[in-house]
Amino acid sequence: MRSTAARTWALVFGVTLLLAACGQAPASSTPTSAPASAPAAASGGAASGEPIPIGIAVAQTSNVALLGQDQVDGAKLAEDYFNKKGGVNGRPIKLIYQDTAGDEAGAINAFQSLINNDKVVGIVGPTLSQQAFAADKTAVQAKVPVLAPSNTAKGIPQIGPYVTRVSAPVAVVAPNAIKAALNINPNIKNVAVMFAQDDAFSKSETVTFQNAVTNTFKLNLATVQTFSTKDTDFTTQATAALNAQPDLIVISGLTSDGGNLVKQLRELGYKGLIVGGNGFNSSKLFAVCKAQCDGILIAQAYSPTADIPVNKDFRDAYKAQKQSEPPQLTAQMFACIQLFVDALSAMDKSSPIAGMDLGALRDALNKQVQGGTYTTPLGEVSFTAVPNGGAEINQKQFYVAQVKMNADGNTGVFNFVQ
Ligand code: 1QQ
Repeated sequence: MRSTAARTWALVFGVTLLLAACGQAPASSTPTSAPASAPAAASGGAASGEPIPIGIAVAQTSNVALLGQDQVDGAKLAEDYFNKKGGVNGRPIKLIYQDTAGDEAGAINAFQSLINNDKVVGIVGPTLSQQAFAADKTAVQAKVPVLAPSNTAKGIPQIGPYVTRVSAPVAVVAPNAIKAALNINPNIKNVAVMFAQDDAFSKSETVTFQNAVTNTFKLNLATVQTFSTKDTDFTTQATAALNAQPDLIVISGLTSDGGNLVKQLRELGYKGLIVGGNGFNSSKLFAVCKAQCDGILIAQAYSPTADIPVNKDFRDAYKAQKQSEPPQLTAQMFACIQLFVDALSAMDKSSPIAGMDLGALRDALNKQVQGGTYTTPLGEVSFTAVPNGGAEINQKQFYVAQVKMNADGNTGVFNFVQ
C-alpha cells in the first residue's frame, strides 16, 4: 500500500505532467531556499516528499519543435524513471517546462521565468545553439547551471562557467557521416556543400564539413550554396548545386528547411548520396521529405543498441510508449536529467541539500556536475573545463545512421551503418 505522502506526491506529479503537456508551467511557490526534505523513500522505492524543481527550456512550438518534441519525450521518460528509482535520495525531481519556441527571445524568456519564478536548481536547454548563444548568458549571470542537450556549435561551453555541454560538438561528430558516405561509394570526388546561413549551428557545422571534405578526405569542394532556415523554395540553390555535378551533397540546416531541400534536390533528379547534419536528427524529418528522405546519412552521438544497463531501461521504456527506437535528442535529454539527479544525490550524501540556500545549491550543483563521470545511455560521459568558461563533454563512441523509408512513404527508420 502506498503512503499518504506517496499518494500526495503522485497527485502533484500527475498535475504537473498534465500542465506540462498543455504547454503551461505549474504555478510555483517554491521558496528561495531549497525546500525542506520529506522522509526519504525506502531504498529502491519511489521518491516522495517535496520535489526538487529542474527547468526544461526547449522548443515545444514553432518549426524547431520538430526537434524539441524529441527532447520533451526524453525529459518525461527520465522524470518517471528516476523518480521511480527513488529520485534524489528519496526526494522526487519535478520538471518544469517553459516553451522557448524557435528563436532567441523565446529562449531568454523561458530561462528568466525558470530562474526567477520557478526557482529551478538548474536548466536543461535550449534546443538550438542559435538560442543558446543568447539565453545561456542569462543563466551565467544568475549563476544557474545549464546543461546543453543539443547545442553542438563551436563555442558553447565558452559562453560561461555555468554552461556544461552534454551534446558532443559537430567538430567531432559530423565528419563520421562523410566517412560513411565514402564507405558506401568510394568513387565520390565532387562534393556540393549547402548550409543555412542564418543559424549558428549550421554555420559551425558547415565549417567542419568543408574541412573534412577538403583536408581530411581530400575531395573536391565543387560548390558551396547558402539558404535560410525560413526558406521553402530551394530551386536556385538546388539547381546551382546540381550544375556542379556532385557525387555527394552535404547539408547543414534544420529539419523543415533541410527536409524540403532534400525533396527538391531529388525532384530535380539528383541520384547521389546525401549527408545531413544534426538538424536532420529526428524522425520528424520523414514527414517533410517523405519517400525522398530515403538514404540520407546522419552522424549520431547515440545508438539505441549500446550495451549499457541504463540504456536498456531507457530504450525499453521508450519502445513501450512509441513502438520505435529512441532518437539521439531523446537520449541526450534523458542523460542531462540523469546528470542532475546523480549530481544532486552525490551532493546530498556528503552534505544534505534540504534547506540549503538556493544560490549556494545552484553553485555547488554546477561544480558537482562538471566534476563527475556518469554512465548514461550515451555511454560514459565526463567533462573537461574550458578556460574562462564551462565544461565540454568527453564522449567516446559515435555512430552513423542511414534513413530507410518504408513503402508507405511516410514512416521510416534510422539504420545504423557505422
Ligand atoms: C544545434 C543543434 C541542433 C540542430 C540540434 C537540435 O545541434 O543547434 O547546435
